[in-house]
Amino acid sequence: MLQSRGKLIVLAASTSESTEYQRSTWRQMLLATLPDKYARIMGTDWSTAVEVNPDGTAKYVPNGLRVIEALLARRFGEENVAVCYPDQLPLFVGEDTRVIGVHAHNPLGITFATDVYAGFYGRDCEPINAAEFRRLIHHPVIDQHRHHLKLIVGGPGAWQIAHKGLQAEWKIDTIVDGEAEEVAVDLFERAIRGEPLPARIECKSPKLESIPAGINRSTFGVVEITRGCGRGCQFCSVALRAGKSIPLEHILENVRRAVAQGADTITLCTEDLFLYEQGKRFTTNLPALKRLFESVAAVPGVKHIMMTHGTMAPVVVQPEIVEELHLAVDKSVNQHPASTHPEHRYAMMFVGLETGSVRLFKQFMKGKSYPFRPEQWPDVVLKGMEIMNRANWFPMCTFIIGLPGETREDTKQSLDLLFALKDAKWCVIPTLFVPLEDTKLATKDGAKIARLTDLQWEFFFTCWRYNIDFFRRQRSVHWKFNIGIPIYYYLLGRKLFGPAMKWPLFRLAHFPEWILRRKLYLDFSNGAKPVYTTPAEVPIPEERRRPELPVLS
Ligand code: B12
Ligand code: SF4
Repeated sequence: MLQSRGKLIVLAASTSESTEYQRSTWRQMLLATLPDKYARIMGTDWSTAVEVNPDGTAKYVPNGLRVIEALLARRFGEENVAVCYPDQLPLFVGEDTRVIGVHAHNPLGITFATDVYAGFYGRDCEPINAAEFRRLIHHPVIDQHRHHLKLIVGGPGAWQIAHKGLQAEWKIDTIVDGEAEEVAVDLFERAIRGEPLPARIECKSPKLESIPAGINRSTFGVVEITRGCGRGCQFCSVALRAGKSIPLEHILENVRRAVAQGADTITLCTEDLFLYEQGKRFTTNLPALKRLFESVAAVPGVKHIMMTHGTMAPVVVQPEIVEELHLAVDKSVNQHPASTHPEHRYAMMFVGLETGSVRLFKQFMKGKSYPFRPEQWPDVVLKGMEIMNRANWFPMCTFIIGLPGETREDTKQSLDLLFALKDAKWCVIPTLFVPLEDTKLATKDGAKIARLTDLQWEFFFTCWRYNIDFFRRQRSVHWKFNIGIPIYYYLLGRKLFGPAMKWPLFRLAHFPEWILRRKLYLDFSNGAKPVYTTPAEVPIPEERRRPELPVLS
């Protein structure tokens, strides 16, 4: 009966932002980049693979929406809040519904590394994420009940809708930017009363006590362990979030609940793993981290532990960290023949390397290398990679192409660093600079794929050449790919992006180096030496040495 009249509050997330297909965060990330138009041909229609509970609610949705659900259920009662995917909206939206809250991780696919790739297939291609979000926001049942309900959109990518001027067209009453713990309840109360709402709300970082434990499971068993990061990179939207560590008991409560609801994989979500219960000035608290991993692994039913982000500098300061956190490898979902672990498992963590140019590093992200100096960045990266790889940590690293004011010399320095990482065990994702709202670089121009220089293209495709060589499993696929690339270039690539992409693209197709070395900056032929080499050690500047490091208990 209640279902036919609908729920007072309905919360929804798109399928492509919720799927945990094959437990692969990597696959879900692809949905931000692969073109929707060719999803069927490319075999990526699994993007909509999500699981539904018997009552029609969603089994898992992004963690941010679960936080909102917990806050609203506490205030309005669990029976008045339903969380679902688009296809189930008709089960929950009805005469009694007063507000629909939608989560947006990457609703238009215009953040780092996203529309870039869809663009390769033609100008009219949008990423799967964008198409799926559109399917949610234009659901006919929302229109049908529009006259008696409010539509509120929040989440890390909500800004994209305002940025593209789509708020009015999509009839969204309010866009909520930032952490919503201390505004959500009041906003939804006003919506339920039918009061006019502000078009946009900017939230401040909440107090630690305002962050509720979840009630239901999030996608990939995401459980927050820290929030915020004080390193202050100017391009980063979470740089402004106040840093805090979530208490262990709160974390474990979320883990137990996720497992009770069917998750066997827990993702420890953080801006920087090494900030968890940090000491002064970013000092890693290894005992606390060990306790965290051991406690999570000890929860019955936890089979795998995954991580989100981390930085390189702490690993170089204390190389034993990655050895001591061996559970990150033992419990990892990921396997690769290059791992020396008995089951060939490797720990994967997202690490932002962003540039090899010391000049750009100093200008935009100097806190990232602390306690090392910005000038030591290439050494920190190389040493950190060596330490991680030895312990079977194969990071997924990002670089940003086209930071404001990037010169050819800057790109060459990034290429030099990339060359020195040629034999590393890693995945490297080139992204294009996007001026995210709420960041210090918000007013700068974003990098445009159609305007990349030959050197930037070389950086872009050298990254993918590394990834293909490291992750490719079947030789037959490899040869088809190599032949397909020149065909793509002459049929489409040349028209879309011009000749600057040609030789870099041919490196991706494994053209012989004796041809490429005359056309490209990096020389991959035997005997060519990189400018940078991994140093024996990276000294911490005297004035930045820490008095104490927490001792292992
Ligand atoms: C876990 C995670 C992932 C996981 C899982 C994602 C998922 N769909 O569940 C994986 C690795 C798969 C992933 C992928 C991607 N991610 Co991601 N991800 C994160 C991460 C690390 C944590 C998210 C989280 O749980 N945060 C904690 C919660 C509490 O915060 P929150 O989600 O922002 O929610 C709060 C508010 O936004 C708001 N809110 C959220 N929902 C709603 C709904 C309503 C109605 C309201 C009112 C408010 C509200 O209130 C919440 C509480 O404060 C964040 C970084 C971060 N620390 O936030 C990046 C982040 C969100 N991801 C980001 C990006 C770019 C992506 C990708 C596009 C990356 C790529 N290029 O491939 C893909 C997109 C994948 C997809 N299909 O959508 C960016 C977003 C940038 C932006 N501002 O546009 C972030 C901020 C990372 C970064 N620093 O760049 N991601
Ligand atoms: S270290 Fe990472 S999370 Fe912290 S401010 Fe820089 S980019 Fe953002």
